[in-house]
Amino acid sequence: MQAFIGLGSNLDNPEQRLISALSALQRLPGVTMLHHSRLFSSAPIGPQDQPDYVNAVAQVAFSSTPHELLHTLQALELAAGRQRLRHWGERTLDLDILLIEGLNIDTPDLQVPHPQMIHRAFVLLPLLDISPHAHLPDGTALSSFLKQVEDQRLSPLAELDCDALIE
Ligand code: PH2
Ligand code: MG
Ligand code: MG
Repeated sequence: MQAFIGLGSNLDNPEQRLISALSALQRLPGVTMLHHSRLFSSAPIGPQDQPDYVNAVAQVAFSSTPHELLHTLQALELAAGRQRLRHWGERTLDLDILLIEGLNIDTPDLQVPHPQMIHRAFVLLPLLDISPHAHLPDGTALSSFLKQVEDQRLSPLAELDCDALIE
């Protein structure tokens, strides 16, 4: 199966955290990195008294179940010394499952599509960067939500060649 995964960090060298997380994803047994976006700098959604985030989206193929993928991502967050100080607040590494092919999943620990994704420029733009025709399971094009997020500040970290840095 294929999944889109959102990556975010705004603590302890976020650019390096995302590059390390992309490397770690790529090295996971049973996970193949298909594409990843550039890194983007984005204004915080939620509390405003926190640093800007670095965000990216990866498209992977995986051989486990969706919940096993979730648990694997949670282990990577913990290994990165994840701190989660408050709701929608600063964190060292956040790995969110955004979409899994055409699946709808609604369980207490995993909702797919990610319920907030259509409201967030830092998810939509990097995802559309690598998959311009991506859509929700009901067929709605993700590009149709761009208009709603155009006021959210987001810019690519163009100076960074992350392919050269990912091992
Ligand atoms: N993550 C949050 C809260 N707010 N804002 C941006 N720009 N990027 C994020 O990844 C983010 C956020 C909590 O998961
Ligand atoms: Mg998140
Ligand atoms: Mg999360």
